[in-house]
Amino acid sequence: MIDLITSRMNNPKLEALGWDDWFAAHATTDCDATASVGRVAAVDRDLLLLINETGVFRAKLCGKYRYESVSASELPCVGDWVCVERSPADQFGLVQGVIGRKTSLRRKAVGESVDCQMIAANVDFVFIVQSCHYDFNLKRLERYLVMAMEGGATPYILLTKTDLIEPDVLSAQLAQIRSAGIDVPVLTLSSVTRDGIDELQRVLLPKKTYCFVGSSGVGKSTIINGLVGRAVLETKGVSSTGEGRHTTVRRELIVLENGAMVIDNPGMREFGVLGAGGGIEASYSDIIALSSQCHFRDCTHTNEPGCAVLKALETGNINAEHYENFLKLRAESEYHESSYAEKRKKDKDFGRYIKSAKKDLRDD
Ligand SMILES: Nc1nc2c(ncn2[C@@H]2O[C@H](COP(=O)(O)OP(=O)(O)O)[C@@H](O)[C@H]2O)c(=O)[nH]1
Ligand SMILES: [Mg+2]
Ligand SMILES: [Zn+2]
Repeated sequence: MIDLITSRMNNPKLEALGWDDWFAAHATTDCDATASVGRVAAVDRDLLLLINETGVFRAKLCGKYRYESVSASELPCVGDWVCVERSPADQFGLVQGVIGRKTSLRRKAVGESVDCQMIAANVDFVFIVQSCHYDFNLKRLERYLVMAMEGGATPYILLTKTDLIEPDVLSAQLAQIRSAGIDVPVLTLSSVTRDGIDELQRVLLPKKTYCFVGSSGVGKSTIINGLVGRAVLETKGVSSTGEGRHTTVRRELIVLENGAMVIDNPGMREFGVLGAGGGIEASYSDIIALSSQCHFRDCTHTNEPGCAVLKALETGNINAEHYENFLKLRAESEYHESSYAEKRKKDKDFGRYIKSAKKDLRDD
């Protein structure tokens, strides 16, 4: 028993998978002393693929998950560390629980419920992927940035398929990103010419986990296949527009040769931003910086006299669309962050507004 606990500390093979003192400390409270730990590499309904110092093995969820009602976000997801009971005779390990999450990428579940859907856990860096050919969209980029930062992961922007556009179009897109006040590092690449692939490779650090997010067809799986050096993920043939259709059916964590871990994702069509308090600040640093000059400390930047943000909007120092997005995201996140009781109270007047905001979030 003691051995299992000590084997969780200073275990180089686990550490190679991202395990550290933080998880070890959480495991002492989140796991039974008899349990081993493993990292979730893939989930297929109630079947999981786990990886730990013994290698890759399959596991099932213990009864608790089937008989107690647990919310979707409490279920193990790719990237999670879990406690697992496994005797040598068993074909499957039995997952007993999820160890505390250091970071969590989530999106609002499809439909009206406020519950959120986990995309991946314990991700260090998020690659927000857009194709500069047809897919480039600043609004959507901002939403992904908020999601990444709210989840506690560091974002990178990846513009793909540079072989399909002229260099001046790409420069204009880069300029648009910067003028929106986004100062996140941007990598541009083509999987066809392999331009920019070396730069991407240099970003990937051993023991760190990178999650690729973005619409389907932008080239995520192609990039990962390129990094692995062979086709581990299915990609889709190009349609006449140059964009493929999604074929990734599940999220999967892959350990690269240099020790970095990557997680692919199916395309995300509908997605909202949850509890984006911290995230909003990072994506809208220009607006936040200005608000210190507003006359009122609790200025909402909507109708107050002496509002520095409204003034910047008038003089054109802040882009109107960027400002509208800020208001929309703020409204959404405030709504999701409030308690259930507050929500019911707010529902009446907020309901209609959220509905229209949600609708806007979907049409792009
Ligand atoms: N021209 C061009 N096509 C690409 C590039 N990267 C991927 N593709 C094509 O785009 C389609 C979708 O790629 P895929 O990796 O499946 O996208 P995913 O849905 O984001 O995983 C496939 O047909 C790829 O061959 C690129 O850099 N340039
Ligand atoms: Mg794919
Ligand atoms: Zn103001």
